[in-house]
Amino acid sequence: MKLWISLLVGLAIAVAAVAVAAWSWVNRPMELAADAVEVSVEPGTSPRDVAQAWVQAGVKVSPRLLFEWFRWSGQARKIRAGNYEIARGTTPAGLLNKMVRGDETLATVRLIEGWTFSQFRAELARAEGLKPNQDHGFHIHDKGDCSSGDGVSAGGHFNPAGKPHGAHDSAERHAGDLPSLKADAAGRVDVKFELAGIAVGSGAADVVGRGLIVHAMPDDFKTQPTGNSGARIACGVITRQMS
Ligand SMILES: [Cu+2]
Ligand SMILES: [Zn+2]
Repeated sequence: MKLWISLLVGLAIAVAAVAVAAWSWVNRPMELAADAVEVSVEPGTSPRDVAQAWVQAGVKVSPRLLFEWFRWSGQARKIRAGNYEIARGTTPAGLLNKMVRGDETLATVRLIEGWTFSQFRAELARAEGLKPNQDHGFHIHDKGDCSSGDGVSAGGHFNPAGKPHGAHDSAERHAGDLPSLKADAAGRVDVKFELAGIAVGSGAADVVGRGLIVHAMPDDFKTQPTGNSGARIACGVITRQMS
């Protein structure tokens, strides 16, 4: 009898120890080989291969452990195809959450600034997954917060001058009103443009740290204050990269 009890207690302690170890592992930042690691999950990829892909891309964890976490979480089958990017500090829990939410990296935007900090040149490259041959509303939004998963947490259009919504080349416009993105037949976009009314790195018109949103529908440049461009299908945060 005594032996049974101590055996059971021993077993319970062992189970608890494993649970605690697993919990702390999924919530501990993973070591990355670079500042950002990117993986493209193709439709139909098995959770095991997804785990393998992250490790190959530079996430320094055991692919087996990562896969077991996907499986154990019960969400392995909810992982969505797409391009994902993680930065240092991402935990296994955060990584899985990103792929289940479909929080994709749709765009890379580079801001190249002049000495005056007054000109803006955005380069949107490699944006896939847009509706082919369609215009998509594109704006800088007030908050650099994509946490809600549907882009709503990024707030309204960036509007430091208190103007109405309008086309990017008109005088009456939000500073954050950008030209619509015209997707090609493959749903890709590659666009460059210049924009007045914003600044990089200082002042009220500073766009660093603000949100960048791609919408499902075209912007009519008339409806106030949104342009009526529908759901927010991609959300990013503008960051400044010194080179
Ligand atoms: Cu918008
Ligand atoms: Zn606007």
